[in-house]
Amino acid sequence: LTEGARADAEARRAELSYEALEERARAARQPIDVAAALAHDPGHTHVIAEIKRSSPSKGALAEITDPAALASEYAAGGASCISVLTESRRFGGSLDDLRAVRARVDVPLLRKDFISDEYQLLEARDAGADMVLLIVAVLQPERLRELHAFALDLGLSALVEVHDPSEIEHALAADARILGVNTRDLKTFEMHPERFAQLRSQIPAGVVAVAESGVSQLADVERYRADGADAVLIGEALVRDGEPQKRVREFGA
Ligand code: IGP
Repeated sequence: LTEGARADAEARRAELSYEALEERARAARQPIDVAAALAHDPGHTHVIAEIKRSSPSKGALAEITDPAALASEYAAGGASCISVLTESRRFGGSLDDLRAVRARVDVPLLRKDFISDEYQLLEARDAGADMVLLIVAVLQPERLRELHAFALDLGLSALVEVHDPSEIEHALAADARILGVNTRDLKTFEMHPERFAQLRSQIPAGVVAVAESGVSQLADVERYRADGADAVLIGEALVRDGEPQKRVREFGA
């Protein structure tokens, strides 16, 4: 997945040079500080609502012809952040989806992709993202540090995704301020919701703790919440729901 995403970015780079993109990106609107937007709120679970057409584990999830319309529903339901998959090969997303969503809503946006190169960070800011995903499992520790620092230099926030204790150490060494525990195993796609609680104590106070994946009903949100999640990232359950606005409101209450 990382290789595919990198190849796609290389193809775009042949159209628009790094230098030209950097100039455009730095002139783009100033991103929102997402760590502040997701900070622990005793009366509320922050919902990061995802726009996700398909996934490697489940194939097609929903036909989303108008991602901006879905994003407006999420925003009206009180989503604290909207995640837009921009990976095209397995998730059916694109940077155009991100741009379309940006044009419609003011809530913070996450560029959800397999990022391994500075060019992709420039693309994120240029397309209107406030935050990018950095997956510890697919980056060398030094690369993670460099990309994290460059994201912050661009004014972007970073959701740093981890699966186990050693990945949390790498994330914190890179100065991560927003940590996402993905409870879906990257290789087997199996769900392990108990992993959030197991890893939570390793996340220091002041670092935002996000529980990612596997929410299908309110009880799942309540469980992550009881386990110490400041925010939950939800994809499938929301794109499949006929009333996404209502569902986001319910999950965040
Ligand atoms: C959402 P779910 O089970 O609610 O659809 O999961 C989100 O956590 C998942 O899409 C995700 C993901 C990722 C996708 C988490 N980490 C990394 C692509 C890349």
